[in-house]
Amino acid sequence: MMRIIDLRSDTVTLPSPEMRKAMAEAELGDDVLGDDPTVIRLQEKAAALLGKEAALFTSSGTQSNLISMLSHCERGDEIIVGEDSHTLIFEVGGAWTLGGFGLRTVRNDVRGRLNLGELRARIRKADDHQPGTGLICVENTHNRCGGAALGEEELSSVRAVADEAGIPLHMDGARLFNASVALGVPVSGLAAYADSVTFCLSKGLGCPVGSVLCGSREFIRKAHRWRKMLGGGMRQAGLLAAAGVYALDHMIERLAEDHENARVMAEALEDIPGIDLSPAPQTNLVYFNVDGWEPGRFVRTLAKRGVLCFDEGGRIRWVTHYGIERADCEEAVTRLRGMMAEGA
Ligand code: TLP
Repeated sequence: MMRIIDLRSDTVTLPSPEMRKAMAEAELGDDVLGDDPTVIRLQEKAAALLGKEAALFTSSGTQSNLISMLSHCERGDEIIVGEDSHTLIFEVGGAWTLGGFGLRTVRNDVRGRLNLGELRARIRKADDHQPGTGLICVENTHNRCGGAALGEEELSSVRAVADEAGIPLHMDGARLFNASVALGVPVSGLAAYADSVTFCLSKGLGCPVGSVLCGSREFIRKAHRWRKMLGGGMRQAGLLAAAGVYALDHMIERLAEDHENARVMAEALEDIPGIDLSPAPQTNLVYFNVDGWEPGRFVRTLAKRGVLCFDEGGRIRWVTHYGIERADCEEAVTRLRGMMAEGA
């Protein structure tokens, strides 16, 4: 039978046998009552790793980002995000539906950086006729900007603008560990620039469910109330948190393999006439355009050859992750070549 190579997302990773064992053996309690020891362990571990005072286990990156906005801002505030940000495009408009916030956009360049001139210009002056600016958000790595990793220089320049205006900074670090590994900077070195940071356990770190939101004790106290209101209190959540604890111990360094696989795959793709990388990958996300193929048809036709991927707004995205080996990357490129040569 043809092996299915699933490059749709790093969210499709399945827990390893060792991770499952850690889950099965986890010590449990009731986290809504605050006594699940494994959730507490995960939160303490994450806070320590990121250099923050406290952390909160959440059900998803989407929930973490929304909780963060709710905790930092007043109803009616504006929140500044990049125009290509996940929060703006893929989080169902929770910011305005549930928070009553306006999202004000700033251009991103291809490396995921916010345009600083525009950022300054978008911050509201204190004025009784204008909404307040409650929060600035950055995304690291930046999904739609080819998995670009924002380093200390980029982050410190956004931080400086936030500080000038006295506005908090939130980092959607769904793939923060990818950024840390790619840049060779400890994750705390990147988290230091933001007041709050969320990272996903359910992507490259290979866990089945969950994200962790980190920040000051006071911020996490508010976040905890908002999580409860959003229906995000989970009882024996240690079962899931155990996977997170395991991942933070064992799944970070291997992200370098995903980056290397993405690089090798991108090089091979670049050799195929009609394929343009858009842009060159920096971490584990490979985006490209294909001449002469309507993206939807491309995705459907390739799926028949056992390679699964997404059309992300007209570009094709291939994602490397735990469970995808170098041989799978080579095989995916071979199948794509065959499809393009035969036109079906
Ligand atoms: N991204 C997913 C899907 O939404 C497309 C993916 O496959 O890339 N921030 C960023 C930067 C993300 O990429 C994602 C998920 C999230 C937040 C949301 O995380 P979840 O899916 O846990 O809500």
